[in-house]
Amino acid sequence: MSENAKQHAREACEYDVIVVGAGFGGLYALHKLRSEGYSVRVLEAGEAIGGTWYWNRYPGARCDIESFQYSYSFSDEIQQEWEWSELYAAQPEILRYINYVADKLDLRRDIELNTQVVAATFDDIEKKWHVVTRAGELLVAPFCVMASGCLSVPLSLSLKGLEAFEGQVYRTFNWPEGGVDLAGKRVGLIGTGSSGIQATPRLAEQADHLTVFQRTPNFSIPAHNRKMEQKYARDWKKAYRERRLQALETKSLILLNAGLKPGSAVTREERQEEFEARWAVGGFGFMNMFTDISTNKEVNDHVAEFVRSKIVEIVRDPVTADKLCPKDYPIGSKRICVDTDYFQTFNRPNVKLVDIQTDPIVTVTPTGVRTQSAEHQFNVLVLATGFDAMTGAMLRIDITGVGGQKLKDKWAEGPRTYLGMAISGFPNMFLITGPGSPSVLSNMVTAVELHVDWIAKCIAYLKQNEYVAVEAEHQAEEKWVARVNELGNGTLIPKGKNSWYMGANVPGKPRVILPFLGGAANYAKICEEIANDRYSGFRFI
Ligand code: FAD
Ligand code: N01
Repeated sequence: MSENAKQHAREACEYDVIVVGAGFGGLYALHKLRSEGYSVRVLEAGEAIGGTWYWNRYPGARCDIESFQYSYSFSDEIQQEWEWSELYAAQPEILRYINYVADKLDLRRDIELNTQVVAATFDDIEKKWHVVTRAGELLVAPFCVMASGCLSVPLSLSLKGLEAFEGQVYRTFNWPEGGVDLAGKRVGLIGTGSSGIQATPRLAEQADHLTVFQRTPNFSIPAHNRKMEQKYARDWKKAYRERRLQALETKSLILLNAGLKPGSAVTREERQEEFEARWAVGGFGFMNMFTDISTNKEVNDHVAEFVRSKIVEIVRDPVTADKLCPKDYPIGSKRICVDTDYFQTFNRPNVKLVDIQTDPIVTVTPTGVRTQSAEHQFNVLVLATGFDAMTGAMLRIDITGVGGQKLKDKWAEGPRTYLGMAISGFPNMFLITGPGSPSVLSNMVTAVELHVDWIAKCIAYLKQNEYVAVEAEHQAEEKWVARVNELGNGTLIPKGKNSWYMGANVPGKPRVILPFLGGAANYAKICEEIANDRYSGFRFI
């Protein structure tokens, strides 16, 4: 496209591609598609770029995949230039990294901040998407890339009495920029998922007193985070290319030294040795030590028993330790957590655990929280209550496809996609890490790159063959949804308690398996084969 044509497109609010969201996904989509000569406009609801890492600024927020892996792989220059200061970078550092990438690639000029997309309608005659923002601006483009995030819509918790609370209420999802001074404060934290588990030790250090309200105890593995060692960094940078390629061959797109044997093939003593060795290393490698942890109940029970034994070993008060032990769901069926001193924090004299399964919250009062058995006084309440995951951001936009079909109607019983990237009846709309893809079970930065690269190739194919639109075929989508369900049902995931993998954390949300459980490497191969097979399952117009 010539400079003149690009200028014209901008004035008329017409682009080749509209991208929704400026997190890892939207930013890479902008870079990739712009490099291929398309005019691209990114629309971002937030005041700044970064997505997850702009919003989630709570104390303790950091990635749980090593930073050398949880980062873009598409540019070796970026890989070599950026210096990570810790094994698992904290949120401010990840946000700095994202901003550095945006500056280096001159991305900002094509991003509109403070711009929430509220509607998108496909004009079947023009074959273009009409995208409307909250301010009423209309943008038109043949292609729409939805990089709106899997964990970008916080759950709105309806907690009785919350509006009457006279202290401050903060959400981990949009913790104030610049932080909160908790010195001398009595803090109550609701939620013990990854966010709550990361925040607990930091809140306990800063506050006068912390009470953690736990509904479901979680399995958590120590991160053993540390300052980056120079030799470790040098080794990574030297071997980056081959390590990235190796990671692409794994089921989670992460190099974790995954075990090749099933736990069922070794004795309990051998397993125990492996558990200890993996616990000492920490991180997600623990869940990848055997191939059958997510499918074999006996092996899964043994791993869970080991983690419980560690909790009991760490937490000095036996009653608190017992409450912290997850007992009634398989390990890994709720998203596993990775922590720094979470269980240790309950040994501090200023920290208390309240099990709201046995002592439910009755109401928030002006001065705290009343449970069935006690009054708890607080100055500050922190909500770490999770997200409307994988479908929330898409369904908050009024999306209308061919023949006036609404996405919210199509997805009323659960999301239906082809490859987690396309939706039948919604041509030229692509999802980044959508439901039906393995995204959230993998290194999401790499998952995002795989999707963007695939989408760019698909659009190039369409252009080369002088088509104007591409759409997932209904049959192909049906088969894909059936495959996602079948794979999921072969695992222990459906047994998870209130797991967002199943939509079960959101009242009223259909209970269906959201991610593809066949492994990310297999999935990437399927996507590649489909592309090589002239996009089988897609219809070009
Ligand atoms: P996001 O980063 O969520 O960005 C989506 C953007 O779209 C947001 O900025 C949002 O404001 C915007 N948006 C949404 N709807 C609209 C709309 N209608 N109009 C305009 N803009 C809109 N994954 C890992 O693999 N490893 C980790 O260690 C890890 N840590 C995490 C820690 C936290 C606290 C959370 C919440 C998630 C974590 N994740 C992790 C998952 C993380 O979401 C992804 O890794 C990744 O950052 C997602 O990038 P994204 O661009 O797809 O989505
Ligand atoms: O959310 P969650 P999250 N009353 O849904 C509780 C990624 N992430 O923000 O389990 C009382 O896991 C709820 O209880 P229960 C990662 O993918 C990664 O923590 O439903 N409690 C649960 O304890 C993660 O999985 C990192 O019984 C209520 C908690 O709130 C995903 O984001 C860090 C409640 C919500 O936990 C989401 O994590 C952070 C109610 N009404 C996030 N409603 C890393 O470490 C909910 N809860 C990289």
